[in-house]
Amino acid sequence: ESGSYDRPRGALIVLEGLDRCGKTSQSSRLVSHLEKKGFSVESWRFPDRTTSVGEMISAYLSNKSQLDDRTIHLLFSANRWEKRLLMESKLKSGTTLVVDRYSFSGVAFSAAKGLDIEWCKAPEIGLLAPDLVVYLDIPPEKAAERGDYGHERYEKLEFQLKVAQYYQVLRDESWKNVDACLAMEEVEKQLRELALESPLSPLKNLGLGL
Ligand code: DGP
Ligand code: NA
Ligand code: NA
Repeated sequence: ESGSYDRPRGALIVLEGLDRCGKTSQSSRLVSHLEKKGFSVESWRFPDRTTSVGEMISAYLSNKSQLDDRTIHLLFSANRWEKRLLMESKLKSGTTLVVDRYSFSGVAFSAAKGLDIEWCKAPEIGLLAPDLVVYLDIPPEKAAERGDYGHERYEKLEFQLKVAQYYQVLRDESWKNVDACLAMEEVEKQLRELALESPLSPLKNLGLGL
C-alpha cells in the first residue's frame, strides 16, 4: 500500500553549526544508529574535498592558496552542485543522507566576510531543500575552548562570532536547535529523536528564503 507518496524516499538531514560544535562526530553517531535501525543511510559532508573543486577548496582552507572571496564562495557552491544529481538519486532510491554542512554554511561563512547575503544565497537556489536542519548550538567562546582550533582559515573566534550571527539571520522556524554544550550522549539522543520524527514531504528545491 502506498501512502501519500509515489514511493518511499530517503530523508535529507543537514547538521549545521560553528567549527568545533561536534557536528562531525555526531553525524557519524547518528548514521550508525540509523544503520542499526535498518535504514539505508550515508554520511556526507560539504565541502567534499575529494573532487577537483574540493581540492581547490581544501588548498584555500589550509592557506596553501589565496582566492578572492567571491571566487571561493562560488567554488563551495559548485562543490554542492556537482553532487546534486547523485544526492537526488540516492534520496529517490530510499537512502537517507546525513550531511555535515550545506548551503547555510555557504551563506553564513561568506556573509561573515562582509559579502552581501542575497548575493551569497543566489548560487544555492535550486539545490535540494533539506527535510531537517539541526543547528548544534554552541557559544563561539565555548567552541574556541574545545581544544585548539586547527590552523584552517576560518577557525578564529572573532570570525566565528560573525558566523554565529549570520546563522541566526538564516534560521527559520523549521530549524531544530540542539544545545551542543550538553553531554555527547544527550546530544546524540536528541539528534536521534529529531531524525526519526522528521516528516517527509515531496522533494523540493531551495528557494530565495533558503
Ligand atoms: P569542515 O570540513 O566542516 O571543517 O569545513 C571547513 C571549513 O569551511 C569550516 O570552517 C566551515 C567552512 N565552510 C564550509 N562550507 C562552506 C561554504 O560553503 N562557504 C564558506 N565560505 N565556508 C564554508
Ligand atoms: Na572545521
Ligand atoms: Na531561512
